[in-house]
Amino acid sequence: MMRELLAFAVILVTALGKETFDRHQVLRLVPKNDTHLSLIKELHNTMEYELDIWRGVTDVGSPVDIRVPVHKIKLVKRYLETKNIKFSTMIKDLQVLLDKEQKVMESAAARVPDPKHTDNFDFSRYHTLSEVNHSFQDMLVAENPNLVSKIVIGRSYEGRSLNVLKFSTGGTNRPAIWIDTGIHSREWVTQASGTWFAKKIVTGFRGDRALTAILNQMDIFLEIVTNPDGYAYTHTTNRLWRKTRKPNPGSRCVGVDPNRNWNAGFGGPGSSSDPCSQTYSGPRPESESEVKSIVNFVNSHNIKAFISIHSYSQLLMYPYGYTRTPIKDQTELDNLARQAITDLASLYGTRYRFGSIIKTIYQASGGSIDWAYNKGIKYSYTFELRDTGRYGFILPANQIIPTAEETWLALMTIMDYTLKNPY
Ligand code: 0X9
Ligand code: ZN
Repeated sequence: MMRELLAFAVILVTALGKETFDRHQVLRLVPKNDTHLSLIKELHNTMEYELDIWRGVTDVGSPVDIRVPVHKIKLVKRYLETKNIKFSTMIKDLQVLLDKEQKVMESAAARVPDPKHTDNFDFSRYHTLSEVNHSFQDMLVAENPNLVSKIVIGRSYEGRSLNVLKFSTGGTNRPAIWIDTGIHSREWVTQASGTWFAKKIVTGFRGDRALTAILNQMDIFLEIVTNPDGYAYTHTTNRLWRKTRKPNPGSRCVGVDPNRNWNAGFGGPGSSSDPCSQTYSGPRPESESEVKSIVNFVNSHNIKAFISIHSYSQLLMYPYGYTRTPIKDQTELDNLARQAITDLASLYGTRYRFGSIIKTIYQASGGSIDWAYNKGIKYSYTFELRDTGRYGFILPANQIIPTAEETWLALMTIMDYTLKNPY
């Protein structure tokens, strides 16, 4: 029966194009004790509930957000009630939010249909992959040939180019900053912020003293769409797609979590060996070309800071995610994180928490910044941008620019520190 239902769902999606989320709800659960914690973990692992974890289990008192398909809501709520786990409904009907998002995107596109210059690119809305690639990246390169170039570091599983923007004023193999956004494709505010950062770098160069000082000695590498197959899929088929798009032999489920695929505690707790899981690590470290291409690139460059940008939850974290063992630079990275979130908050008062991944969010094995740190890149950080869960991954487009602006302040703090504290 399950098989038939699935086949039907697949046919429906192929026929209609896009997966819909009518009356799907996002629930926020608040575990009050250790029993609740293990019950919620059990709930996560019960495939039958078809849950999509939006914000995983941290600890007693920290909220857990789950998307529940409409036909499982009764079942899940009953489970929570019988186990005495308190919950609230964060999003009552997900499709309503998605329709609104789509409408805003289309109406804004109609206002500025096809900009001929990145000055006219609309940073206050979400863009498709081809808009990011052509209406933005390629134009930015063409407009600033002495500062920006595009490097194709590899191909995605579906054959799309993996584009990295290089901001450089010269030199060879200069110390450099790595920034990636959109490794999880549904975290749309991150690719949108990455686009804004790129424009900020070219407009700030020679005007902004701190940025100019950085660019006079270091290069900045920025991969805006780190998971292009996933990103294309979030536009065409499923807005909530997180993973890569490589089929898994022997499974009907597609994709690997590209933030569990790195060679750092690979396959450990906080990752799954089930191809149907949202945190599937993949068959082996670096099995995904989207990951392997970055590994090759970073290994052949002089990267001094590695910053990976996700959403949501408003966190700034440093290694480790796979082990509780503190990193040897814990004090230094902790102080810098505190400074960075203080600067971030100075703009709009947005409050971030900070600390190691495992203590701040949850145990996660095979993550990128753990790999980067272990290979000797001291300033390795990961962000979780806005919000704290009101909209989660479906952050309204009118928050893109403020999110990018405040995040930029934190990035500048980390980049400036990297410049002034060489190692
Ligand atoms: O689970 C993740 O991969 C990240 N959270 S998200 O909701 N964006 O999926 C947090 C993991 C910590 N980040 C890194 N290890 N880079
Ligand atoms: Zn993510």
